Amino acid sequence: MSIAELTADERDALVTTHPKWTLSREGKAIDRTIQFADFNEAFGFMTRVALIADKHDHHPEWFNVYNKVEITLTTHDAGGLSVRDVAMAAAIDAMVP
Ligand code: HBI
Repeated sequence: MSIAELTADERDALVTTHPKWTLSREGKAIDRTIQFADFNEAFGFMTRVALIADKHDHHPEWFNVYNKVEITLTTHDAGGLSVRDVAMAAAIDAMVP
């Protein structure tokens, strides 16, 4: 399913409204790294995000080691950032204790 890539203005607005995220991949993605108390907390967060990602049909690229979770959001179908990434960034931010 094709979906529009964000404009440069929309991309800049994204990092302003979601300051915990940083642009990466030359503006084609956004990243956030979160440290939790321990692995149990980190994996519980990942479990919650996984269920929301499936509901959104929009899945993060992520890496976890012990209590750290590194998340990247991009929209493969748009070849960059889309409104789906904005929605998922907001949903993820709401799930961080
Ligand atoms: N997740 N991040 C991301 N980007 C996508 O383009 C994407 C996805 N999850 C599912 C999905 N696309 C499907 O809708 C398409 O592959 C059909």
